[in-house]
Amino acid sequence: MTRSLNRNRAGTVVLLVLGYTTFIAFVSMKVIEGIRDEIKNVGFPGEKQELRLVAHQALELSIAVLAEIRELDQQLYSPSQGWGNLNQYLNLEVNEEEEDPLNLLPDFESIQFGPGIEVQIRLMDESGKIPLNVKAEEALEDFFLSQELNETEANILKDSLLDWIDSDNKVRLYGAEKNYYRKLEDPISIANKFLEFEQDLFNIQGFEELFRGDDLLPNQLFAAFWNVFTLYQHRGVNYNTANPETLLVLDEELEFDAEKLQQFLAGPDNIRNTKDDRILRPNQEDQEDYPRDKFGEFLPFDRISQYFKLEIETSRGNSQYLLSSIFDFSKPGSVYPCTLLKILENQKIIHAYKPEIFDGNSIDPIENLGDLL
Ligand SMILES: [Ca+2]
Ligand SMILES: [Ca+2]
Repeated sequence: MTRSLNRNRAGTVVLLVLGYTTFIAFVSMKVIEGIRDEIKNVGFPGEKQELRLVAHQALELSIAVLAEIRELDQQLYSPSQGWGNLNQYLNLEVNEEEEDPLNLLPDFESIQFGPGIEVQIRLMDESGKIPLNVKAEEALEDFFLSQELNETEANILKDSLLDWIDSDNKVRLYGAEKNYYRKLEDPISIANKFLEFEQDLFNIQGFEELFRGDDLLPNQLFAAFWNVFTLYQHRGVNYNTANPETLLVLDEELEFDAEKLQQFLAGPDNIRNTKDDRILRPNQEDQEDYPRDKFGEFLPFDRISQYFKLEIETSRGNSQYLLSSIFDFSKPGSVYPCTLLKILENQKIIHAYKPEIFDGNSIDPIENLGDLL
């Protein structure tokens, strides 16, 4: 018997989740009601405030779904467990009539928020990318050489990045340590530790020239880089959620057949994101086509989805609001079953080519994107 969620079990999950989410929603409403006046006083007009509250409720619902799936299915491995499309999972519907700010129908057929409010939830797993640390040397080399860079440029980027991260002050062949950064026109101190934000790359030798376009915005290389690497130091790349570009880099390094892996994950119909998708997870290795590396060893099946990026967009008419967050599901926080690492309002967590400030009749972003870049 397959240990992934089958249809009946998925049905049970929905019911249990909605039991749980009703509770969470109730609690969050109480909490939110309590802080409502406080929010009013910091200058959010009524309409925006409601969109903001709904976004925070949707954030809590999303966390509740992940917590419940993990509870019932032992671990979070793959969006095929049901968390791939939370809009569908929660059956979010626009409430045309109800006056209640949050209405969970008694039969749990759908979840509706305040009248006319649309909610879009996008959840992505950062654990399918390669953690950016000194151990990523080979992957960095493979990545830079796969881009349209010459060998010297690729070496400068790789060595300078590794020198920026490593704790020593020994300069790599093409790298730079504190002496280089001290002598700049605007001197800075070298971090000698992991990057905190994606845009910290621009402090490092070579990146300003190669990762920014003529329009001074982060260019395609910047986006491609953060499509493959992540700031979050998880326990190993989760192959279930690795994108094709990341698999290509890993495949160079570990020499497995990325195509066979994709076929396995896609299931018998060979199409990803359909009902027969399979999951790399413990106790599946007896399957004949379970993917292996060049030594004939099984690909790691115990890698979990740990770091999530969640974007929630709420809108009504011309008003829009965006809540972006990053959380770590391997560590419980004081309120949630996960730790919230970053929360941004009306601003995307930067990954996209030409990252845009959320475009709408929105409140002023708490931090201006221009200040960050
Ligand atoms: Ca260093
Ligand atoms: Ca060094």
